[in-house]
Amino acid sequence: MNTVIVEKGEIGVIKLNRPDKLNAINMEMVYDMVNAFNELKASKAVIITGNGKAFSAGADVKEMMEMSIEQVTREGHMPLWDTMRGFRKPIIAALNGVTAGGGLELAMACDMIIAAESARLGQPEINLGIIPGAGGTQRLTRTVGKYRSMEIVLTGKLITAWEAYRMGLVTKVVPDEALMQESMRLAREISQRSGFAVEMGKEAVNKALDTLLQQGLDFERRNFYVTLLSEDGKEGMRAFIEKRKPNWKT
Ligand code: CO8
Repeated sequence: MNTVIVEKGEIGVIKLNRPDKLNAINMEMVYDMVNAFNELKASKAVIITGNGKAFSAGADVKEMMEMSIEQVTREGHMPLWDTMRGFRKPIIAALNGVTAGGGLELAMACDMIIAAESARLGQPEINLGIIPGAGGTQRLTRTVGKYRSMEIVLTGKLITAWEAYRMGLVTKVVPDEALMQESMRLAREISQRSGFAVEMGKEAVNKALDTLLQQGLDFERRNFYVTLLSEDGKEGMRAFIEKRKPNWKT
């Protein structure tokens, strides 16, 4: 793969690797990321980060400009979003620098976002005379609310990692040098839980963004019953009662 570096293991790592272009996402990178996620299906969690001084400055403007409307519609970035949507394990975005446009949309498609203190986040598409196209108006608004989202989308200005934290847009802000260590620590902490329960929990939390409250509550209850009857569920409760560490099967 030319545009991403993949590290396999219990915690998989995908590093966007077009540092001289601030990891702008071109079609090659879209397919490399799809392949990378497919290669990491056996990992317990995946961290996605950027090589160099950016997480990603968004879609590759040069390439995007040259694509016809038919090409964008037929061959666009959907394979990436579809793959991420279907990925059952938690994905942590580790933002190491500029995270803009499609780069922020990529981060928001992940399950947790850890930002280095120097990271800058935003949806600058408006400065190109376009608007976000992969969640930058929808996921962002559901996360930070209408009024802050409007300012970000309509001014295109980048905000600091701490501003993003105060809006609830990132899970945690860490010193630059601790970014990968902290992301790894979080991934490892999650990897020690029941794999099946983690998948069920991820699925249920994500449903909250897709549904009205009652549908979400019904979905959560379904997943709760499933975990309650699962082998790991029985083992976890038995271990608690027997005052010992659980021995997870998944
Ligand atoms: N596309 C292509 N090349 C880029 C991009 C980009 N998005 N961003 C930076 N680069 C290139 C620059 O052209 C430059 O290349 P070169 O050295 O060959 O001229 C190199 O990366 C370094 O960039 P800068 O010199 O500009 O670096 P600065 O540190 O001075 O500035 C900025 C950093 C402010 C981030 C600046 O690079 C910038 O404004 N970039 C564009 C950001 C942007 O507008 N992003 C939105 C793009 S549109 C989009 O993402 C729509 C998403 C639709 C959904 C699909 C998602 C996958």
